[in-house]
Amino acid sequence: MKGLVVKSTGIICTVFFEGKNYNCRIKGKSRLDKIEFTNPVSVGDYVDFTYDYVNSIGFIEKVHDRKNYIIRKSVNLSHRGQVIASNIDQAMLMITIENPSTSLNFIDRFLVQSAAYDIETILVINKIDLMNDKTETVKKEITKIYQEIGYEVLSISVKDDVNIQTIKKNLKNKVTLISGHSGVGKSSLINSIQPDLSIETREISNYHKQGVHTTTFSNMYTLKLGGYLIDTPGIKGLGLMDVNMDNLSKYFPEMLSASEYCKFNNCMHINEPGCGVKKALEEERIATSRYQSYLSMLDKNSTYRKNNYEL
Ligand SMILES: Nc1nc2c(ncn2[C@@H]2O[C@H](COP(=O)(O)OP(=O)(O)O)[C@@H](O)[C@H]2O)c(=O)[nH]1
Ligand SMILES: [Mg+2]
Ligand SMILES: [Zn+2]
Repeated sequence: MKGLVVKSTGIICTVFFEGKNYNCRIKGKSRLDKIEFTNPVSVGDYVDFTYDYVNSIGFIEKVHDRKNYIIRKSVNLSHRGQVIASNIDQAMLMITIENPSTSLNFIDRFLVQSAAYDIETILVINKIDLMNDKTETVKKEITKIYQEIGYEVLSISVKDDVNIQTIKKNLKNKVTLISGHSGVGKSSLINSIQPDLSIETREISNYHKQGVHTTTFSNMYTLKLGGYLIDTPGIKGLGLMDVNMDNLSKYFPEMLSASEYCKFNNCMHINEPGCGVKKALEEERIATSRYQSYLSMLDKNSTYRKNNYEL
């Protein structure tokens, strides 16, 4: 049987096949040692499995090749990464202007990471019901910055049911990774799309009660409207292990096109003469915040890389 892994907690996982869930183990423990990741199976994997109906347990025989996958560095185990999710069609980055606030730098990091994985990202600004004149202005600026460089930006309110239909249209028949800071309303959105999932949501004031180091596993929800949603609690970004900083600007679409006019083809767009990116920045064709994010990623990475951290 060929099924889809919808939950994975190490060597036990749940496989979805023809409308039913099957608890499975990964066959042959010794095989795991050779694998480059700490977990051989992640949500989003397609697997071949057999099922022992007498003992109510299945066995994963084979993991099919992944179209893509996102990883995070293991905190304690060797240098292997942990696969968080695989076979993702698109990402939805949920942000809020306030309660909690999301920085542009965080958004840009996420977009670079998803671009490097070749995963398209939709930006969703939630809690517009809470907005005042000031936050409304910020929302408009953010929308403008990202729409101009080709991203889809949607403003929604889960609470007041604004634009949820558009979200549903976007999710239909796709595997979507939903990301964003704790408290932006990811679980609330999933519940509003499919109330019978009854996912736990939390008041922001209760967040500090969560242990910082609690182990979290990705959840994959099967949507009745068609498609799947992957929620990765506790994971802040997508985590890139190998982004070559020399190529960083190519993951900023507006910098990529402006760099065609750079005098040097290995231009890093910092202080080289004849730089098309700096020119575009001066002419306000590139947003200052985007350029600053670029610099900060270059800068951070020079120290992070030494320590083998993620972006
Ligand atoms: N005002 C307002 N509050 C919201 C909205 N969406 C979610 N919330 C609240 O934000 C808090 C965090 O929501 P939750 O879904 O747990 O966030 P998550 O950590 O991203 O999964 C909860 O108290 C929700 O009721 C919204 O559109 N407007
Ligand atoms: Mg949540
Ligand atoms: Zn340049």
